[in-house]
Amino acid sequence: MAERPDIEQRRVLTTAIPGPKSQAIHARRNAAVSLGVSSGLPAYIERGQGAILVDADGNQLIDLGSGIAVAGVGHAHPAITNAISEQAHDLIHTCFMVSPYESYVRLAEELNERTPGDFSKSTALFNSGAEAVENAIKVARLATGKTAIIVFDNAYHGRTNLTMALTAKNMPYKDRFGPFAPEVYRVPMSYPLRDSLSGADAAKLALDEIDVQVGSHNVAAVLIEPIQGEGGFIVPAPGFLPALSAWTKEKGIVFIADEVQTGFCRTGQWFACEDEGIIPDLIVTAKGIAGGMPLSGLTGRSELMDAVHAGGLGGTYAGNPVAVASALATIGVMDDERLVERAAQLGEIIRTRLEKLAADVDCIADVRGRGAMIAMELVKPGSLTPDAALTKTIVTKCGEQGVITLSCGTYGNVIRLLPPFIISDELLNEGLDAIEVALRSSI
Ligand code: PLZ
Repeated sequence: MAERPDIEQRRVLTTAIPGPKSQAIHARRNAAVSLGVSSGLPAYIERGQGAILVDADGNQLIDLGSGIAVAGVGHAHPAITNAISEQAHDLIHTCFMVSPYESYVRLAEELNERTPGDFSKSTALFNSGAEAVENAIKVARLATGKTAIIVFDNAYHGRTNLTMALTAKNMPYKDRFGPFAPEVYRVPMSYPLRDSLSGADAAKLALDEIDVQVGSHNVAAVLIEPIQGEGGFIVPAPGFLPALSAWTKEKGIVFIADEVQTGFCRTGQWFACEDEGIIPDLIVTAKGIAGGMPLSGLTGRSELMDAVHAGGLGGTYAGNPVAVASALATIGVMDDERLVERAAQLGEIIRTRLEKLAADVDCIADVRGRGAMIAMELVKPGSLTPDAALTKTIVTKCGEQGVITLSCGTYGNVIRLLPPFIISDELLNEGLDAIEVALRSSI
């Protein structure tokens, strides 16, 4: 393989973004790719290293999205690239259900060890976040013999049929794709900016609704993102998660944490649950777990995971050797480079800057999140009315300036930052400068 020159960790604008080459590819794309698949910024990427992506026109973009919280260790980290290529030389695929291999077992051991809870755990591997969430529901239903699943306002759990039912937002995820899976019940989420409730009061509201509308004895599982991702980086008020967790324990209900977006150092801890000492019965991981390879995991109490009959869990590619090698290398990099601490530091830098900006403008209603997962919620001045148009304008302007940011939120009015943990302070600050310029020039 030809030696590739390192990509300098700086932003470079060689053309307008998208440049002519990207525009030409985009025209082909519009003819060849389903219009149902969309992309935020039509700059077509050829290479990535660290926190920089290089597009077809040679523009170097600062990546503050990590491919939606995936590339925490940065793009093309040599440890990950080597692990992938070495594994590809040895073995690409057998299907673990046909001919097993040791690395799957090792990754299961790592997940059992690193996830919260020091009871006996077992793991099963899958390909995507949605697939692992579906399997968590299968395990919870089988192990409890009950069917009802509790989810929350603003939740996002995926795009498959069951996970569409679990996901809250209609557009673009669910619209006209129904009918959806039954026995899914949605209750209010603690959303301090908008409900002004303490964690305990918000939990009481949700639990009362479950009692009245579902009946706790019918509930197999409560499924929750400890910090909601797509729904708007909503951090529940302190005490909300502990109250839910205590209630599930009391009632014999399975508590499932969806840490697909929050897991693997993202929030400045290995898992966001650790923040309030939450110990889920089942924990779902994906995204950051494998440095960019498609892989997900379901880890939890052995008595739940092992209740399933042999052959009840699996999939052709689930726990693919190359993805597993990448995950093991990713975990190694996270340890070696102390990326838990680094994610927390990035959070301090981002929060300080955004809070300063929020104090100076009247369109930022809230700055929230933890670690390298921070967002600002944009509103019409003097109100809590969501401003999705402003959000879109800022994200577009940032893209044109070579800074990739993402929006989210049930009302599309949240700008979220999910930088790779290895980004330098300097590059991060340059990205934050661009966001500030884009925001100030749009109000
Ligand atoms: N659970 C908490 O954040 C994926 C969705 C992107 P998959 N979030 C990004 C999009 O628009 O499709 C996600 C998540 C949480 C589950 C999932 C689903 O993970 O790997 O996309 O299936």
